[in-house]
Amino acid sequence: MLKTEYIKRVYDDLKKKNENEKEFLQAAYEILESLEPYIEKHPQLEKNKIIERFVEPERFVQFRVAWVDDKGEVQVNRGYRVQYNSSIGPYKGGLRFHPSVNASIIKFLGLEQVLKNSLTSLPMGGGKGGSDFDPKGKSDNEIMSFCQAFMTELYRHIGEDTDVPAGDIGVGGREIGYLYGQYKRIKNKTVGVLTGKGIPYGGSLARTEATGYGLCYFTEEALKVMKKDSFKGKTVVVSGSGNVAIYACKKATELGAKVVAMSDSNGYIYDPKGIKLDVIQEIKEVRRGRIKEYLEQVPSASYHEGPKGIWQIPCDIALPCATQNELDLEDAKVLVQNGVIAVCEGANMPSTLDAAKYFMEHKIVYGPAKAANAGGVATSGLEMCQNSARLSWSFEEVDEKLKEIMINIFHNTYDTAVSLGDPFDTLTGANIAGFEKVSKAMLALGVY
Ligand code: NDP
Ligand code: 2IT
Repeated sequence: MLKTEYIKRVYDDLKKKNENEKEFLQAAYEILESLEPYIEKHPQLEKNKIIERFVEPERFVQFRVAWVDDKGEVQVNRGYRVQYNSSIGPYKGGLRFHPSVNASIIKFLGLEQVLKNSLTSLPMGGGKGGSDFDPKGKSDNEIMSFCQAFMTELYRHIGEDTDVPAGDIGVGGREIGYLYGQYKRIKNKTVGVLTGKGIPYGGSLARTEATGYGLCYFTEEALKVMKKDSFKGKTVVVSGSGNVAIYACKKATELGAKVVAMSDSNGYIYDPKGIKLDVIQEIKEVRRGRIKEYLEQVPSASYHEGPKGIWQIPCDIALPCATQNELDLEDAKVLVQNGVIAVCEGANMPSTLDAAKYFMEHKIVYGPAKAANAGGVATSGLEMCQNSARLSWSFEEVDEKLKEIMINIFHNTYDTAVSLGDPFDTLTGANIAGFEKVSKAMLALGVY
């Protein structure tokens, strides 16, 4: 519940202006509610209308993407880029290609990204983009045609010191390669305008692994500080089987846990002996297949239709790494009843707000997305550093920096929660810790 008149007024106005944007309003509400104690203590924020400005993107671009499929037919998609906040650095954030993408989803992701990027402690503003293009079932040639058409418009809005996109759902190394190729062709420039690039043409080692690894570094530190515990000997459930899920599974296993389930949008597999990640990687990274094909290699595992049932599996640690709102209050209750001790978010806004609150009230270690999954964008920031300096660091160097950043993010989040009187309220901790720097920069930069 919103308590202060100021924030109620800002949220009501936001609702009026964006009434059909469910995900955007959900993310904004969650952030505004938790910022209230900070805003009350800093009256200059209201006086300077900082919150009104903070929720309003600096720029929102929507564009047509027309391309030709393998049958020679013209296809038309919609492209987006939101440049949300540049007060602490160039806009930075991924591109999502998925049929569900709309203005609401792009704006929710953009707003979250502003605070996430601030938490990394690197100088990056927040942005996000994407398209309702569905990569599933498309040939390599069609993916390239689409990416080239998308960049043919996007290039005029981005730049290495202006706005630096990367990947997200449906956008991995292959897509970044085609996007960057087109940018280079148009601009005749080799610069760090995209991150998540391939190693031969300016990418950073460990960027592929970074979000999943970072999630586990954050979780390990949180378990140590909040529960005097670790991944060792724990049973873990990871939803999704994309980039974030795969490397979360790998690191959790390296840290001594057993991952027993993973999913895709069709269903989930349960392998009580421990997921064989090489089988998942072959299906998902090489063949771009479906998770049920796991049973062809591991017949002792089981497959269940529908992704939601994955939260019924008893586990010590849950890592939602698929998509927004994939874990609701009912799922949260089942997880807690089954004895979960930590729920840390690899995906963006995977838990509904009531689910997140349920975890925190029950003193579960809860890692909110903008803190727990910030390792991806943090390593993108490291890729930008390497590109500007025209050099490249070793895997170990990048991984070491990533670990340090994630441990810092945890402590920044946790210390803020502790200072407000509830160590388990990491959601408030992360939002306030991220917002502090952004609001100070906005105040210093004058009205814009
Ligand atoms: P990928 O495209 O690599 O993988 C997405 C995975 O999630 C796929 O397994 C997909 O299954 C699954 N999925 C999508 N929708 C659903 C659903 N409704 N139920 C169950 N599974 C679903 O994307 P990423 O791994 O990159 O992204 C996953 C999440 O992590 C997203 O929320 C993203 O915003 C977030 N994130 C990503 C970062 C990155 O660096 N890539 C950084 C920080 C956060 P299917 O193949 O069936 O669609
Ligand atoms: O949600 C995210 O943080 C990402 N998809 C990664 C963004 C980036 O710029 O690396």
